[in-house]
Amino acid sequence: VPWRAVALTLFPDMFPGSLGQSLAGQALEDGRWSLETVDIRGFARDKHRTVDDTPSGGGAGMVMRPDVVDLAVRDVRSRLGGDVPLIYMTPRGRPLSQNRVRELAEGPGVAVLCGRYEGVDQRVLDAHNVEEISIGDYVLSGGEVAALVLMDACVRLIPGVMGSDQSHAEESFEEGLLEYPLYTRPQEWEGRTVPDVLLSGHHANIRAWRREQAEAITRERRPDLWLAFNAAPEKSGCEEN
Ligand code: 6GU
Repeated sequence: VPWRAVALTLFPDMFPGSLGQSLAGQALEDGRWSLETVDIRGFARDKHRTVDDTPSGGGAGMVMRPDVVDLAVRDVRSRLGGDVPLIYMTPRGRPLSQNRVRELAEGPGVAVLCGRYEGVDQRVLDAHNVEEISIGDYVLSGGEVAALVLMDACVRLIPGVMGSDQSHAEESFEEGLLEYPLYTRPQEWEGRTVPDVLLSGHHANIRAWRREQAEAITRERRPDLWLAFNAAPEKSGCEEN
C-alpha cells in the first residue's frame, strides 16, 4: 500500500497530476505514493458556494468558514481513517524539521489542509486537533506551495524513491550540519580548480576535509544549527526534534 497524500484545497489545479521530471513525479508514476486533491469548495452548501466570510472583530481580508472546512475534513478522514495525520500549512505553525519529515514519511501518509485568504477559522483546527506547520519565516499567498514542499520532502525518503539509501545517511544535514561543497569534472574550469584533496584518492583525508567544510559553513551561515549541533553532537538526528 503506497504512501498516501491528500491535499484539501480551493485550488486543486495547483497539484499536478504528474510532477513532470521531478524525483517525486517519477515516484508517483512508479506508484510509490499517491496524490489526491479534495476541492473544499465542493463542500459549500449555499448556491454561491461560499467558503469564506469576514473576520470576527473586524480587519482585512477573509477567513475560511469552519463548517465548510469541517465537511471537507470529515470526508477525507472517512476515506483515510484516523491514522493519517491532518496537517494545516500556516506561517503560524511549528517550523517543519527533517525529524518530522522522517516521521511522516515512515507513516501511512498525510492529509494537508491548505489555507487561502487570511486563513482558516481556529475552531475547526481545534476541533480536529490539526497539526499546524510552517515551512519558514516568510508569507506565501496560500498553503498549496507549502504542502508541495512538505510532500516532496517526505516522498524522497520513501524506500526505493532515491537512487541509493546511502544518500540519506551520508547527507551531513542528517547529523545537523549543512552539506559540504560539491565538485565534478572538468578538473579545471574557467581558471578554477577542484580542491586537490578530492583527487588524491585518500578517503580518510577526503572525509576529514568534507567534515571541516561542513562545520565551517554551518558556523558561518547558520549559528542556530551550529549551536544545536554542539549541544548534541552524538545525536543521529538533526535539529532540536
Ligand atoms: Cl505553511 N503557508 C503559508 N501560507 N505561508 C507560509 C507557510 C505556510 N510557511 C511559510 N509561509
